[in-house]
Amino acid sequence: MNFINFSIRDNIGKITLHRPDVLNSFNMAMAIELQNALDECASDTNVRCVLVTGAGRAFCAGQDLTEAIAPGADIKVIVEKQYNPIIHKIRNLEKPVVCAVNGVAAGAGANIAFACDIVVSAASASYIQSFSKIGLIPDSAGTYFLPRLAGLQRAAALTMLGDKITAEQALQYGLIYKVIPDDLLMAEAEKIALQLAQMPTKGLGLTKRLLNASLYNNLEQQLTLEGEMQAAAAKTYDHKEGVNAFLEKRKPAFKGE
Ligand code: T3D
Repeated sequence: MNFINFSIRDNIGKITLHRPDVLNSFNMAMAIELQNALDECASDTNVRCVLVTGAGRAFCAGQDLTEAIAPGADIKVIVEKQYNPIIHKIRNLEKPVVCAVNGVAAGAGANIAFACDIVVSAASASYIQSFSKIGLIPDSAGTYFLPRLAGLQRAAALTMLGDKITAEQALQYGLIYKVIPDDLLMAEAEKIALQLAQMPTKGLGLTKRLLNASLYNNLEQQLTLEGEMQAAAAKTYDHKEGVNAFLEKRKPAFKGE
């Protein structure tokens, strides 16, 4: 891998976007490497949580604009080959994906962060829907998640005006989970990832499937699905272990099975 760092330790698949000179903006190669790392996290049972972050002073400045305007570049192909699969892979990965936003997140970089399950942000990080400033529309599921997370008014204002917002504003708008002092960001993100990696992975995966489905299901459909998923969760080793540990007044040792 040339443009991301990927490691697996303590059941955490850690992915660091690594093109710091261009604020970790996406060329095709980095997008494919990220997709491959997400695939490996999905298939490796040793991975029970994924942590995504960026190298250097930025999280990600979205599309590498020099590559986007290079001769022969086709924006439709870029969106379909680079960004759509990343969003699908994050949402369909039935393990928690934590995103530690270490600096500016712009364009597709911001929307990839918002597609993650739990977003923790450095206090100095900022978020920009930069698309409108270059005559583009918000991709990477920005038009899907922003209205659902922040409401239609804020989604419209953020995407149309392209204002840079602070981490505190993103928190207030419901776009992210927590704001953390810069020097504590990675320690706190790793602590959250470790906690999740020691929890009942199958149950968390089914929870994510339900949350995904809730974005389009009606109440009846969702209640039916909850019944099915609860039955599946009840069959897991970790459910039995959790109940036994409770009754035996001891700490559970979940296996992710
Ligand atoms: O094909 C398609 O386009 C479809 C896909 C679209 C998806 C998208 O993501 S569209 C949105 C693309 N992103 C942007 O428009 C953001 C562009 N970047 C910025 O607006 C600013 O860089 C930031 C607000 C993110 C940060 O500003 P600042 O002042 O902290 O940093 P800077 O000086 O602008 O950037 C530092 C370097 O990174 C600089 O290079 P240099 O001068 O040191 O050699 C700059 O050119 C480079 N850089 C930053 N963003 C990009 C980039 N290079 C290529 N592409 C970028 N997106």
